[in-house]
Amino acid sequence: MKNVIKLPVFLIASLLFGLKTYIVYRFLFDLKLENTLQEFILFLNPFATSILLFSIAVLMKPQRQKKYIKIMMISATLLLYFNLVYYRNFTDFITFSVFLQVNNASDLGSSILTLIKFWDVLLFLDVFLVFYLLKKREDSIVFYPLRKKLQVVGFSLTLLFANLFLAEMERPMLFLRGFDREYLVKYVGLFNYHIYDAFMHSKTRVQKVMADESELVEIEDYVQDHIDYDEHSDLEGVARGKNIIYISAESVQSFVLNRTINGQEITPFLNDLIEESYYFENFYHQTNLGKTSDSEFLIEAGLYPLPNGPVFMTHPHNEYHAVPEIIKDYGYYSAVFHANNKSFWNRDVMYESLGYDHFYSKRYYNVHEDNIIGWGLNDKVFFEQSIKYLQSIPEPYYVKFITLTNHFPFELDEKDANIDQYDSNSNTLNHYFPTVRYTDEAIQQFFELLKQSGIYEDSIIIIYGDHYGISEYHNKAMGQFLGKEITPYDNVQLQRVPLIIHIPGHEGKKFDKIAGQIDLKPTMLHLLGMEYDQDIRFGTNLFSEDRKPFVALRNGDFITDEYVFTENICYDRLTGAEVEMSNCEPFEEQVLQELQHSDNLIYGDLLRFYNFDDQEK
Ligand code: GP9
Ligand code: MN
Repeated sequence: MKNVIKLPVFLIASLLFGLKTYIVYRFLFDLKLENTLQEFILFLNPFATSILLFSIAVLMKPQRQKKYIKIMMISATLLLYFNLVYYRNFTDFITFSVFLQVNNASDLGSSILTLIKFWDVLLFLDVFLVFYLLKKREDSIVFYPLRKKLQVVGFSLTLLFANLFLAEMERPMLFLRGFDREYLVKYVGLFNYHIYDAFMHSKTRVQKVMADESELVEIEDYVQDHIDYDEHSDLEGVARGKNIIYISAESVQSFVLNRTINGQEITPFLNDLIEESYYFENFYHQTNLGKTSDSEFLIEAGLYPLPNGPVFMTHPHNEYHAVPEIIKDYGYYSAVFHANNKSFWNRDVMYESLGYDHFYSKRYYNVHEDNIIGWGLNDKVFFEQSIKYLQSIPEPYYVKFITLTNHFPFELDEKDANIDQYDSNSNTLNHYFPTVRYTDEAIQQFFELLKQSGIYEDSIIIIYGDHYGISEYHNKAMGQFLGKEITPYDNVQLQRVPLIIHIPGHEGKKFDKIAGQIDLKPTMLHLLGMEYDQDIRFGTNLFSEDRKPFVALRNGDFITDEYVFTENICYDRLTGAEVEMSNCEPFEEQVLQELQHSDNLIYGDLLRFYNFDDQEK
């Protein structure tokens, strides 16, 4: 013990503060640890950060050193403690915008006293100890020669990089995608998370401040010239006053529909349902890094997701004029049902911007070991437990159910699997089919529940696939399954996901026209009879004859009535044969221009300048 006390104070402070942080992460926050590597990273990251934080002291003059260690000890402890108090109330971490009061959610109000525990005082013990040592010990500070200084700082930087490397290895694209604040804290620690969050926040702020109203004019002109079509159809207003129920079918791609494995249908329910629904067989997902959240954004905001990060994470405070917000004026109540952490994809914050009234997240569900499959609550129980909430909300409503079971890596116990796995060199593809079937069965059961509870007749149910489940990495196995070699053309065609619009009482109709997730906003408003003379949007109503002539994917690939463009090659859409580039060229520039306009709208938060009230009919 004596030897420990003899260590330089910056090192004692590093170790004590690192240990304290670890204890808070491990026992006071509820961070899910799924494997030993995650356990290890969680142990490493508090020390990596703490050692770097305090070892900087060795670069300073003696008096400065003392002051620096004291200030760091107090401020880092307070930061940790404020997060703990906040976490006890919100099960989330403080964000920079909460800190700046951008969001009212920061108001802990009168509950603050209930969040402070007597024994919290223990979290300050190390601060007192370090202060004591700095005061009492003659040799509490160090004077290292330059070489040793560099060694100390070099060592701490190495630790930090090792931490970042392991984090990125365990969760690829952690910094690009952000995922969830919990992930960031778990993998790189609270302090690095705050630096990351502050950086992202400042970047968006600067872009927003630089933007001005005039940028909107060019975009308005573009929309008027290229997107405003005559959008009338027989179905206009058919959904007026009815409940709208969206089902986001996790990772379900179109290629599974009407196909079999060992003679067994993969999606028997959806196959039957499309016979009695409006079904779009050439409907493409347009998502990017934000996966499910990007699909939600496309469908509700009617804009493209961003090229370099999930817009739910990067621009949650923008003005969007999304569907839930629009229909509020028409007396609709809106809610999302999804049994995952509310902060995943920053949904709790973003849903407010989209205008949602309520989010039934994981805490509304009874989730335990026996009803979890893969990522969380299994889809069947998810729907079962949701029905009571659905029955309790005011009608008419606009709701979205986000399924989860068919999520990579598609794990399913044998007892839950009702069709065979596939047999190929890709376990991912092999496992995919039974989980797709599981979601198909869950949706079937949900339809039964809707019928039993009398909701079905007054509702319109829209099922869509959020994004691909099987990436190009599995092309060899995919080729085996589809019985053909996968070309770049097929890669694009594999981005098709189901879109089923089920209106009870309507006969089924199959559409082969090209369609994208971005078209759902105008389509939904059309069905609801809430059209606009003018709106800033990049999709067109799927039921009108007169439509925008292309579907743009986020990477600049596009599909037209006749062609598919990818990897600088133009293909015939129906045959997949390569054709002259001159066929695709007329669209190329417009696609890029449209994506750019959408990005600029988001970066500059330009919709805050648009007066939507004047545009409504
Ligand atoms: C997580 C769920 C799945 O809440 O939406 O997310 P994904 O990885 O598909 O974007
Ligand atoms: Mn998804």
